[in-house]
Amino acid sequence: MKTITLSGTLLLLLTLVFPFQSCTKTGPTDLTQSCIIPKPLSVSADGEAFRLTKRTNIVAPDGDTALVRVGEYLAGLLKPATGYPFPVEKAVHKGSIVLVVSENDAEYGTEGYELDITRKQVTITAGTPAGVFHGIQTLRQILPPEIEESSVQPGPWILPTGIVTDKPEYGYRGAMLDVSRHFFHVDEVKRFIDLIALYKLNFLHLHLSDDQGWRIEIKSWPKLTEIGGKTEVGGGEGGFYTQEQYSDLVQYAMNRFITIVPEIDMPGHTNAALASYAELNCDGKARDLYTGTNVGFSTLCTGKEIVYKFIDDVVGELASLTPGPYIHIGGDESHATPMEDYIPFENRVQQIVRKHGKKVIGWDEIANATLAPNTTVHYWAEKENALKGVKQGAKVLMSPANRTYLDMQYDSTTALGLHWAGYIEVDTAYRWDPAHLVEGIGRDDIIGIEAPLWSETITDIKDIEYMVFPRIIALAEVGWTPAKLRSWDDFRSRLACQGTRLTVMDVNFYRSPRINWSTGKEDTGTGK
Ligand code: IFG
Repeated sequence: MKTITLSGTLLLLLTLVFPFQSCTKTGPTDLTQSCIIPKPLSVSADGEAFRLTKRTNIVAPDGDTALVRVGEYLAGLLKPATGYPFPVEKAVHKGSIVLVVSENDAEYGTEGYELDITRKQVTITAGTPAGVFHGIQTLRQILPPEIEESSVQPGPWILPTGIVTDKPEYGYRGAMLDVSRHFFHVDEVKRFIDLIALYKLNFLHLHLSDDQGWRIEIKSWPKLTEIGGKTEVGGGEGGFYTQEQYSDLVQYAMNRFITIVPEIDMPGHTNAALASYAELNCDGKARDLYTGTNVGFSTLCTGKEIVYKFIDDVVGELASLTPGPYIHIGGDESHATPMEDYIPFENRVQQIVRKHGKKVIGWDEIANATLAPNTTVHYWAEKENALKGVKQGAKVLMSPANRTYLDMQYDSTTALGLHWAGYIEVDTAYRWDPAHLVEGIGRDDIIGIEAPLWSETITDIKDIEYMVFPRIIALAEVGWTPAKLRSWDDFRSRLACQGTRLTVMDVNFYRSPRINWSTGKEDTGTGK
């Protein structure tokens, strides 16, 4: 990271001249000491300060609707703790926060930004509104953690001056929520979306169907939710998203520049569908609903035409509800499907998804089939499968279970989770490079990383927060920041001061003993 540190004399002088600049209650004056995660490409400081006041406005210069919406989002972040109005306007004045999308800024790509903080103005410049949104998350993290409070705080609200330039290493930085084993309500999913947006993740994969539950309304096959949505692991009431609720989640995520990837897992992991419609079973008998946690016992009847009509109907309705480019077809642990049936099934299902205008992602077992163009192999357990995919020219989405599976226990004392892939502490989640993990899978083969949370043992948002935070923060940096700029010692100190922010946001995060978590709210957010 390129840094310009201030000489002692100059800093002393500034402290005398600008008494409120001191690094005490007013926050840091050295931008390079802010604990931004993911770590930006470069941060330079010039030791002065910008102050939010009740006169601060947010400027979308030409009133571009997408930028106005991003401006309103920023205003919504800043208003509660400051009590200031933060109007979103066109007129720039001293003290404005200016949002600029300039198409010719190819240097920032589709998600990068430049955040320029001077004494008189803050400017976020990007090539797209998504880049501006990511600049806003950085701006948010430079402000004291108290900015996350939902009631008015004394402040002051100081931003140290300098320039951040930034863009991500990988274009796919995702999380997965298994809403099938245990169902999570719309508000819980929205909370999750809010939290992962803070760390610039941009994909949310929803595991919508499995043996224990079918969670998305399909109008042409209503019993999938009427029957298949009725329960969950442990026998609870389960639930499902109506198409209206799913669309609400899609829009909520999109407003935070997060793309939903829906998964219909098949031909295995299908007991909920097999319990809902007898005709999907080879023996024509509907299965009982299942509330246990075994895997690999179910299969659609791959030899029956009605199964492909079912898939065509389901994929068609889902595709029409999903603006994102991907539909995930699962394909994992199909132990009840003979490989000679599995391969033609996967070949045919890929064509159905492509017919509906979407690209396919499938767990790495699908690499045993013939991969259609633009099908992505989702590496989770068998690197041999992922390598088969690379050999077919497919790209890989990296979710190595022993680094990214958030349902793995932190250690043997963790009350929630499993440990079949090993224990995953924060450093285990951080100290790896996707492009050098598996020989034969290089940087150009990888579209990005994703952190799945399977929910066999997870029942509500507080469980989710405990297993996801802080490991998702580590993985967010693995996906955003080039490996050559990352180091565990540097990360762990920045993560430490995120602890105050997470506490203020009431996130039920795991206080890993590997991190010297800052305590209380006196923390200046410097990460020292
Ligand atoms: N593997 C299964 C998941 C879940 C997981 C729990 C995949 C692709 C073990 N499949 O991960 O359904 O049961 O850790």
